[in-house]
Parts: sequence; C-alpha cells; structure tokens
Amino acid sequence: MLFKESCTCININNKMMKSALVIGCNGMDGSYLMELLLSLNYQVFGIIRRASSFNTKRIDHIRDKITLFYGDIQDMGSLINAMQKSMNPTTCSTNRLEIYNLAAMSHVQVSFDIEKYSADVNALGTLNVLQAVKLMKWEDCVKVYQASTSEMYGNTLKSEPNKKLNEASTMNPVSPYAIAKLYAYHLTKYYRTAYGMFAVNGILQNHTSPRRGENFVCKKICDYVRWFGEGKTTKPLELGNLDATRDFGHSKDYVRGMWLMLQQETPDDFVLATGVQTSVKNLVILAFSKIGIQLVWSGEGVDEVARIGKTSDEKWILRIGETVLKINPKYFRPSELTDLVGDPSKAEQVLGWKREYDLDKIVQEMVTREI
Ligand code: G4F
Repeated sequence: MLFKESCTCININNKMMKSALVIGCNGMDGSYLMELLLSLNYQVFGIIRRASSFNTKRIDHIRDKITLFYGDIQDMGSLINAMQKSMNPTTCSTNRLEIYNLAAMSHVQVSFDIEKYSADVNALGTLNVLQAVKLMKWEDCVKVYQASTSEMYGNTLKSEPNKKLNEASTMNPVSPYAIAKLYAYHLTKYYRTAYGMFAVNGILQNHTSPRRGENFVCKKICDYVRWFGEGKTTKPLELGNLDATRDFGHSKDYVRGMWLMLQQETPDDFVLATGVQTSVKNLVILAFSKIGIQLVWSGEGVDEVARIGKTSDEKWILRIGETVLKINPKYFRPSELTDLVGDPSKAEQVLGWKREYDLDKIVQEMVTREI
C-alpha cells in the first residue's frame, strides 16, 4: 500500500525523529538522498507521480523503510496532503520538516520540445511548494531545499573566461529548462526574504552515477562502453556536441550537500561542484580507457569519428580501426551551453562539504555497474 493515513512520529531514546519529505523521490538524487536520510535515522516520506508502468526501481530496496504518497508538483492539494502527513505539528518549530524539492523535467534538450510543460513543472511547480507552505502558515514548521542548477548561468563563462562559477556569478539561461529553473531560484530567495521562510537554493553542477537517467551524456557513454565491452553492441555510439565542457560530480556527494544546507542556522544558497572541467570528448576517451581501448579521432564537426586505436587488451586487437563513435546532429541543441565549471569554495568553507568522488572514480563505477 502506498498511502499512509497519518504521521506517527517515532520516539527514539526520548528524542523525536527528524522527518523529511522528498518531492520527486524516485529519481537519482531522491534515491541517494533517502538512503542518506534513513542512515541518519530520519522518518522519510516521498512523493511520486502515478505512471502506467512501475517507476520505483531506484527506491525498491528501501520501500519498506519509507512512506510514499502519490502526488504531483503541479497539484498543490497533493503537496499539502503529503506535507501535512509528514509533519509533526506538536514539535513544529523545534523539529522542522525538511522538504526537498527535487521534482523536475530535468532534461535540457527535451525542454526545447516541451517548453510549457518545463515551465509548469520547474517554475510553477516550485511556486506550488512554496505557496502551499505560506497558505498553510507552515513557515516555522519547515525548511525547503530547492534544486537549482548551474544551467542558470548559461554562457556566462564566455565573458568571464578562466573563472569558476560561484553564487555571485551572472545568470543568463539559454534553455527553456534553465529559464524555468531561474524563476524557481528567484522565487525561493523571494520567499526567504519576504516571508522569512527557511528556503535555500542548491546550485548544482552536472552530477551523475549508475542511477542516472539513460539519456544524459555521462550515463549514455558509460552504458555504451560497458555494453561494447560485453559484446552487446556493435553499432557506433552517436553523440552531439563533443566540445561542450561540464563539471561532473557524483550524486551521492551532492545529496550530502543538500542535507548540509538544511542543517544550517540561517538559510543561504550554495554552489556544489567539483571545480574540474571536462569536455564530452575527454569523457568518451576516459570511458573507453576503462575497457582497455585508446581511441583515434579523425574528421571535424559532424564528420568527426572515433576508431579503436591502440589497445592494452588483446581481445580488441583484431578490431583496431573499427568506428565506435560518430556524430548525430539530432543531439545538437537549438542554443548550446558550451562551458560550465563551478567553484564550491563557499560550500566547503561554510558547510564543511567535501566530495569523495573524482571523475575517474565516477566513470569506473558507471562503466562497471548498471544501477
Ligand atoms: O548530460 P547532459 O544532457 O546534461 P546537461 O545538459 O549538462 O544538464 C544536466 O546538468 C544540469 C546541471 O548542470 C542539470 F540542471 C540538468 O538537469 C541535467 O542534469 O548534457 C551534457 C552535455 C551537453 O553540452 C550536451 O550538448 O553533453 C552534450 N551532449 C553531447 N552529446 C549530449 C549528447 N548530451 C546528451 N544528453 N546526449 C548526447 O547524445
């Protein structure tokens, strides 16, 4: 049974358990965050959207430890219902419900095709969360985390080269996804200043893991390399812009940062990043190196291809020269965000946040593991 009728806050050693409600809990970040919260003895609640097929594979292993509500960020009634059932009104101000808003239409390229839906979910959905708290007068009962994104910066690095993006950098979004997220970012700040709500933005650079959705670039590349290594595919991998650079971190590190943001005395916004910039092309090179293949590149633009070059594994020797990657322009975006890299100094200094993964470790894990 998904639905739980009322909150029964458990008392361990006379200490009230902390509670958290994760909106969009069955995504990559939601699943790792709920694992973290359970390890910290939280009572964990989550909202999932109804779908015709089961969509809980990332959280099935913790299903008996959490309480799920059906809901939708576009449906304020369902948000209020879940908040009410997750909250303990008797300990409101001392034991605030932590609300993590991770619900989003999170694919940048797809947002060019479904512009209004992206705004409905990413912008107005966040309004629903914050307004629900205000209308119910729960400002003193909750802390809200808003999943903001480095996509909001757009191509700021073009005019500020050699810099890393921090909390003060200019935001100039270039996709429907990021424009909607910028609205939600400002709304979160506005609710903080206008209504004294504990509401914070985590401005996160691209983060990934074996649980990442299949159509994000790092997951797509690592899955391909694993399948190629296992002989499950012979067709070349097709990608779009290889020159784009991103700052890739691990979701597990980033959900720890989210949690830290809600443990502070005063609400504030923080960047989470690794500070390391990697091109999509270098990501491909790194992933193939994990199965003992060095690539040889030729051609330019849409004609660029990668072939098997030198190899440290004799199983590839007879396949040297085989094409393993080509460009498919369908993956180009109407407006490209070319470069991103973040500066996590504030999070490191104020939150004491420290990442445990570097890109080599992330890719090693993702090439080896499916989920
Ligand atoms: O993996 P991506 O689709 O992620 P993107 O656009 O950076 O967005 C992700 O990170 C953001 C934070 O910075 C989040 F807000 C957002 O929700 C999401 O999680 O693409 C990364 C780069 C892009 O430049 C894209 O053009 O890879 C390039 N790319 C090249 N070929 C490709 C492909 N991206 C995808 N998805 N698929 C390709 O075939």
